[in-house]
Amino acid sequence: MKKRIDDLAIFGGTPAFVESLHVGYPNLGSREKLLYYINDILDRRWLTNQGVYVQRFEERVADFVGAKYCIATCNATIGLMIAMKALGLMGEAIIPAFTFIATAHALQWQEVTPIFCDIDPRTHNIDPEKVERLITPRTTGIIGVHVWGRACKVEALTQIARRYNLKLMFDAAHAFGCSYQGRMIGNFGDCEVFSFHATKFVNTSEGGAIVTNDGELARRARLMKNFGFADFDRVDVVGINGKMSELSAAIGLANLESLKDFVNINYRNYGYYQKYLRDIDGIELVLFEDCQVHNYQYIVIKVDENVTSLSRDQLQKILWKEKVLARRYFYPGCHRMEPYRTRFPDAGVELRETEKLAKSVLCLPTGPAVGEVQVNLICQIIRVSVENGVGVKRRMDMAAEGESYVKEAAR
Ligand code: T4K
Repeated sequence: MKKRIDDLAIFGGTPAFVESLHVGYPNLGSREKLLYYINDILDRRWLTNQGVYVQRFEERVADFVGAKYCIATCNATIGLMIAMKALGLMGEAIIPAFTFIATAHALQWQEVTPIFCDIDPRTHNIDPEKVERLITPRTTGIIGVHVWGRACKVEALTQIARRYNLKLMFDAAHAFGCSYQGRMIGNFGDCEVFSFHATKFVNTSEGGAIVTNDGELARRARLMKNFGFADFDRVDVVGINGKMSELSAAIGLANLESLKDFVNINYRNYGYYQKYLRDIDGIELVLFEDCQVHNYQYIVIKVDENVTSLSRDQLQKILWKEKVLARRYFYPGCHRMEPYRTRFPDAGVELRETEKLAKSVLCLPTGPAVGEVQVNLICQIIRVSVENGVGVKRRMDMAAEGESYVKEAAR
């Protein structure tokens, strides 16, 4: 139990947990199924290059989201790169600054300049109203990111893309198993890219997929993920090795069979967080629309420092001492990471909402390693810290001053 300031590990109390609680602890489906698949793969002696497991995985993903084509890749970053190239993006493409760095790097890797757009603070997603002013004669595409699995304003972005004759794709790394206006994500824009990284609620250990309803785009992407080979000895386009392995596909297939269980666990935990975070002034849980389908894989809180007195970073420090490894996704924003920081040193001026959000959000652990007991304890830590915010901050500030004094004296 964490009831008083002195119970907090940062002030000498016993840490709430013995083992670290991660935000991205991988989900694993039936071990028997997986081992059966692995044995079968070993018996077949077919380990990669679009084997039967990858084909099956692609079919399952396409069926699940109701899209015509799925091209499995070795990870979402390479999936994004292939999709961008297959779409013919050049010059500049507009993306939100509030995203994982892979969205920006996938463009920059092929010398397409990412132009960072601010977000809508209500949705945490790219703000269509701000997209239009960033369009220049060099712009060839817009890439929305469905942050936390909450869909972008797809219609508004589609209209802008049509009006300016731009390609539109979505980084749907967080959004497998989520819907927008009743339709599964995977069906919007020219294409969408999912991540099946170990930390995603359905994982293939490393993996991704490009999903589209455009047959010609699918054909190009498929060529590109296999070095451009159209046949033995025949290369039609510049390609890369973006193939998913059979072992990854097997993990993915076993996990897909448990998808409903994973969502139920995440949804249950989301409910516990709603219950135990209720009425903590200055802490807002990011909510998901009841009318849409969600994977609930991210539990995100926003810390309003004006109310809590404690900064988000101080709260993170408190949680880490308790072995709750909360993460500051996507601090400090892509525009503040290299090479973009050097290239656009003043980008922050136009990215006010991104900067504010990047300083205030914290992702908390969920998934099968977490249940009501753990959520209750995590929320107790947050409650004790925030409800005693002024005192906790004072003690932390004094300790920090003491540390820097000792360091200074030791020089
Ligand atoms: N676009 C967006 C919007 C994305 O968020 C991402 C990736 C991508 C594109 C690119 O997708 P991929 O190319 O990765 O398929 C993690 C993930 O590595 C990354 O996939 C994810 N987004 C990002 C949001 O989070 P890190 O650097 O924070 O991961 P890491 O290794 O610290 O893992 C998070 C936590 O999970 C750790 O506390 C430890 C725990 N963990 C991790 C692994 C790998 C485990 O318990 N077991 C494990 O096997 O980026």
